[in-house]
Amino acid sequence: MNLIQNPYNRNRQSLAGDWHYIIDPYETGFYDLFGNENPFGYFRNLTPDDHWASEYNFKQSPTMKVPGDWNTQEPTLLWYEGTLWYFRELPDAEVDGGRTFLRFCAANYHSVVWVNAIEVMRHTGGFTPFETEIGSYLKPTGNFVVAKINDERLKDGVPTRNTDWWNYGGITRDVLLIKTPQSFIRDYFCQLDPENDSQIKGFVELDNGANKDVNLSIPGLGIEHLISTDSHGFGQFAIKAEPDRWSPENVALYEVRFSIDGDSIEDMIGFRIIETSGEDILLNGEPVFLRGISIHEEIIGQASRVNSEAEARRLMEEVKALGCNYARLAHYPHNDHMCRIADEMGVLLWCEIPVYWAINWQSEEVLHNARNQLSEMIVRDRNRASIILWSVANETPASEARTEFLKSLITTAKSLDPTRLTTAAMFMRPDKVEENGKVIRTYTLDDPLADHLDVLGCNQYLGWYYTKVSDIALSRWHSDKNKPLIMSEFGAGAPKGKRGGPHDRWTEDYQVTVYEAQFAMMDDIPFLRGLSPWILKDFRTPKRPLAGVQDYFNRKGIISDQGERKLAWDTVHAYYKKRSSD
Ligand code: GCB
Repeated sequence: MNLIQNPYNRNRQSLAGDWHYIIDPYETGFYDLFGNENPFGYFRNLTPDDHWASEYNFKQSPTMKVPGDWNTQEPTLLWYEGTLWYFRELPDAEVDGGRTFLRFCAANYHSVVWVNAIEVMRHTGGFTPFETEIGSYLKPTGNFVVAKINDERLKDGVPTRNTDWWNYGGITRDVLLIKTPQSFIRDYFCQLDPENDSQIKGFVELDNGANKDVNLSIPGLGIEHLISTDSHGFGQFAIKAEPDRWSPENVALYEVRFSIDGDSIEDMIGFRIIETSGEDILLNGEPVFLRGISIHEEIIGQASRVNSEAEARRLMEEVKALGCNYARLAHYPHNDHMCRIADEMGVLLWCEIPVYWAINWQSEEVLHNARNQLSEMIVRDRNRASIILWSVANETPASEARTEFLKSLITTAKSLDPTRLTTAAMFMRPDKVEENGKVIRTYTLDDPLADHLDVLGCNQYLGWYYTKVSDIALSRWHSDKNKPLIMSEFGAGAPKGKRGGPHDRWTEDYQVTVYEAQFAMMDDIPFLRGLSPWILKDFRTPKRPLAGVQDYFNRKGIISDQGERKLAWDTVHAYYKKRSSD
């Protein structure tokens, strides 16, 4: 069964707040001396008074905030990767005949959860929700939840060991208790039909509701429609409708309500069509140019994970201020709030999973993990009008096994959501040719993956890695794919305040030089339909140790880690102003 759709609009209680924690790099709370399950493990919530072998006590242990990464809440945990245990009390069981589900909106990376010392769920993947029903484990009083979260980077993980971002550990998003009636509306999908744009199409899925009728109401369109469900509680619909089309310039959101006897759920949904035609991206039938920016999920003015709605809104406000109509949410699914705020503020989105660089393409288990993260992201977010692109990978080395792996993810994306486009950030093949005595660099998009995507994404760092800034003007781009291209990354690094001449590397001035040369080049790429420079804000990464310059931050942000705009912010802003009518 799918995840519960739209949990924030249900009868719910947030478990946000102070949770007790124990740092456990040796997993003493889980294993005994010989690697077997420890019978006095921390999941039992014992104390030394209960048994001599119990050398812990949650209630005397320190607390930290949930949601929140653990690295930035306690100085000794800044670079910690390993296991940490969380504990908090749960409310008393209610005898109201309803059902109770426990949902973690995300915890990085591997989670095991116990309620009253009974293991209730395990989950792998740091950025998508997981949940289970817990009502039958709850007692009249004295309930508690324990979670063991481990964020070790694994060779066969998704992502793998090597990434260019900090591996923030912990329960990074909200934890919810969701209360439902016995029979309830678990999931729904409601979008404009790409095959016939004068109808709204979708499905509804009931939990414990075989053969019931579901009422779908969209008051703004005068729609009241009965959907019959089958013996599994599943029903489809297609209804004639002419909604005002959602776009960044017209954020038309309609109240949509599904109801059955005893349960109803409301959402605000935008209706729009996204498709390609040759080298164009068409939004509601009109060509659109994507003026974007890439974003890591870090708070403006602070290097830690974004988890609140207010922090997500701050990021989107910067995106809008820059003149963007588009953002790439790199390199993993961002929190639930981002896409809802993008719906409200009018920002088109590229959403992706952490299939990044060289993961193990040969392993069925890794494929299963990647597919699971992709599915959880799509099921969570497929009612959001802002999302136009599902990206399956970032900068992956071409091989037959890699392409088969990603083709299989594309098939999953299309089957879960036929209303959006697929993409991936790829490399291009550089060649050098002589033209009138000058060395011209040609870039060809010939990754075999390109044949399977709707929109091509390309990351390139001309003027920063491998090439001089003067090479940018001597670059030519080729593609015989007849598909639109998004320049999904480019940029240059500079700490805020470091100034110099226009060709002095690591200065704000050089960052501007690279942006200006890149923009001039992009104006001449005939199949370019969008860009998302790297990156909105400097972000924490252990890969960038250069002292006094990087200090463990990737400095390609156009905003510093302290939240100050750099000179290149103005360069991007001016360019987007110029292109705002495209
Ligand atoms: C890339 C990666 C991105 C890095 C960036 C860089 O190509 O996709 O994750 O942070 O380059 O700064 O080198």
